[in-house]
Amino acid sequence: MIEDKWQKLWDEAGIDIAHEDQADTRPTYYCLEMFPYPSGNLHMGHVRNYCLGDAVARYKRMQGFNVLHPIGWDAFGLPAENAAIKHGRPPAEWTYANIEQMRGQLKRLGLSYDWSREIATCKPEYYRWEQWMFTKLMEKGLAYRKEAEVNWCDPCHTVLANEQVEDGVCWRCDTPVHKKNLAQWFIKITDYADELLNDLDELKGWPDKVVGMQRNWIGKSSGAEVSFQVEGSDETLDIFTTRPDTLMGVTYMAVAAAHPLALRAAENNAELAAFLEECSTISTKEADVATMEKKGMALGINAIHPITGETVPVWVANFVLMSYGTGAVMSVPAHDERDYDFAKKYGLDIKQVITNAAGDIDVSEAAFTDAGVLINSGEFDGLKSGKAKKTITHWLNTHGKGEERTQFRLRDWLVSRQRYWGTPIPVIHCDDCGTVAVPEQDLPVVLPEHLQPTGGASPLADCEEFVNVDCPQCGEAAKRETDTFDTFMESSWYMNRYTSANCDTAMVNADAMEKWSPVDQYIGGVEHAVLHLLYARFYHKLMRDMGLFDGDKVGSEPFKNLLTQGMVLLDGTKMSKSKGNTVDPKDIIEKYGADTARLFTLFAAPPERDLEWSDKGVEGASRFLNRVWVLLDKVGNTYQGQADAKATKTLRRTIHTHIQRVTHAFEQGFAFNVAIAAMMELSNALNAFEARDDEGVAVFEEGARALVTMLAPLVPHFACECGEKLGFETIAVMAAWPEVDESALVQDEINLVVQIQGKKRGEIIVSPDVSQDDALAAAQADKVISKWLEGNQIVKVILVKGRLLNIVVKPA
Ligand code: ANZ
Ligand code: ZN
Repeated sequence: MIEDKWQKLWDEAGIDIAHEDQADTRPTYYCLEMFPYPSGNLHMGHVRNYCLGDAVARYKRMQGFNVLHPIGWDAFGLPAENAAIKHGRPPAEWTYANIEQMRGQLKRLGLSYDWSREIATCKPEYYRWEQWMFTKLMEKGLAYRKEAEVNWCDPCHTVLANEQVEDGVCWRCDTPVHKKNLAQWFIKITDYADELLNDLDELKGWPDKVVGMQRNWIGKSSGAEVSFQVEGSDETLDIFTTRPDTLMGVTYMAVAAAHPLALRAAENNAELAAFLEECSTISTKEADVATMEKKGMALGINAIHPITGETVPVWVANFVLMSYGTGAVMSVPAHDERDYDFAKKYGLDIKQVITNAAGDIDVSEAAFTDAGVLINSGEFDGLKSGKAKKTITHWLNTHGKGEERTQFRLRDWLVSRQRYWGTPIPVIHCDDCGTVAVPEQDLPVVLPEHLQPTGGASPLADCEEFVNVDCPQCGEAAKRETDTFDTFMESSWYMNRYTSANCDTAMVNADAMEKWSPVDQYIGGVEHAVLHLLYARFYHKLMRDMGLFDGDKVGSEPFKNLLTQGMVLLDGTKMSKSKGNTVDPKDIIEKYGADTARLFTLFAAPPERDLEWSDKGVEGASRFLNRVWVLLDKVGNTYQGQADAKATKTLRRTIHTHIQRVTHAFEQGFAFNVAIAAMMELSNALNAFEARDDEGVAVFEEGARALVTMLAPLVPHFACECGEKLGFETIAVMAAWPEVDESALVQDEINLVVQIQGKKRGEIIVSPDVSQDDALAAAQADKVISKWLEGNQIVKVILVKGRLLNIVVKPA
């Protein structure tokens, strides 16, 4: 097995280890792929992700960088608990067994990880720092506990994130989710909303699409908060609007089902109470809000318009979110689609207050949602929307009825989960002292690993030796928090932990952060475009502000360049276990070897595109490697016949243009498919060549060596074996990347197109820096071209260097 042989040699040579010593003066490079969840088996998506990363890491090493290329396990999470319930064994056992198995599979692929930095997030050595961080955030007021309306699933006995609710039912058990008020832990990501938004501009190495998705998720809106008096009371109903210019077109108000005004109105209105109850079972996912049927009920309350003093009815509507703005809106049906649909359905007034420059807008069929010019707006008539926003907001401000306001869609991060297999939240509840952070010297709070979940409440709550504890403040009997962290917590800082994975005195070592962070190239699935990447960016800033590293030296963003790889498809659909259309990487590796699997995944598509699995393609990859192997037998051979110095020179030129093309493809977004195509061409050119003298033999060998060296980052075992065959001084994966010899690129002769009266009449072969006169002479000497010149008077000649010769004649 050449794979075992080389993997052993690489290990012994320690080539995958990132060097910390000061004496190492090589520039550093940090290459990271998103770490896997240890589900038990590597799938093709993993293989693709890790082969891409490995090609990057190996290429950079050959370019002379000191490369950090680590791996670990995102080891907490729900699937382990589900498996535990199914198989009747604790999640820890299942998780550790899976890690063993998957580590073996990764090693089989020959991935060049620095295994000395391997982490598993379910280990106390790792999560203790997350707990430490959380207690510090509590001190700073950046972590807090609050009653919140959450999505609750009864059978799963847990809170679900909005993303885990699909069409109103739990993603795991399909039971309708309902709203529940529960005390939960949050981290104040909203304090960083502006910085998270502004720093997106720095991320030049990220796909625009991902930056756009983050921008949307943060969702900064500018507008005004406006107070409407509630009729017959001294209370106000406050709303947020991005369109204060439409204020004079308000015909009703709408509040969320959980808005205090709605709850109060329902106290003696059973029908209304039933409607609010119905609303509370429906998911609040914004995507759903846009498409769902709009429903509402009048509250029997009126609000007073802040400018006109007229009254407008207040309704409850299912499309108003309690969690955004103030949970209430001023409805302008003439200029907002949702308000329009709702007004049509319930027969509410529609009042147009915006028109276009021509004044020919009609809102009897649909809302007009663009900006425009104000009409029916009294003293504001004739103002353009932009100006009107300012003028009306100013009016409200001076009358104490409103002010300018910026609103973010981003909510604070809900980090507590009612699950067992996660990091314990380091908090103690004491009857007298309240919520107390576990003191630093008592960390980590270790999760008992032997518990067996049964599907209902977390077994932690019943584990007395875990729950019962003395209050660190007053010493009285108290209870530990039994919620655990959302697993996004662990994946938010692992990239920084790798810089100093074995540090046991701090979360990270500041010097190591300075040396390695930020990640130069991060690679992973686009499904993490929002949450994981946003939380990781946030956490990096939290760590900076905690003084764990110097932000001026390290920077404020954890990932400099991001590559989002496409999916692996089979027959046009995503390979997935649930669809039953998978190809097991194990089978491919067993049948063809690791290098063929690697070559195919890198060749079949550009990294960011979807990759269609093809058995033919796999076989093609395998055949290419065989061809290269056979080609190497020609090294040193001399063939019969007359030596051809020109052919040798052309081959050398081909070799160096291909080194240039392959290098360029690596540098430009790691277009490995393009690089491999160029290597295939080079291999064909070599194959077609027969050396007839010493010069020919030498150039052929130069080409063979370059080919093998450039294959090394992609198919490392194979390249090492080839290198041995060719007598490389060092193993191929440690060889220096080939350099382009510019002098070999120079062409002795070029084809120059000759045009007469603007029409192509032939080509001449000349030196690239031929003079105009010589070129003309060559044209005149050419048999075909000269026919077109015969008897005509040449009036003008223009030479476009390297491209064409233009001749203008006057017919005789
Ligand atoms: C009046 C109005 C008139 C509005 C008009 C729009 C167009 P973004 O850009 O997403 O911030 N809104 C405010 N709070 C809401 C809530 N809790 N649930 C649902 N909708 C809410 O949008 C802000 C706009 O969304 C606000 O501006 C408000 O409707 C609505 F011609 O106010 B607008
Ligand atoms: Zn106490």
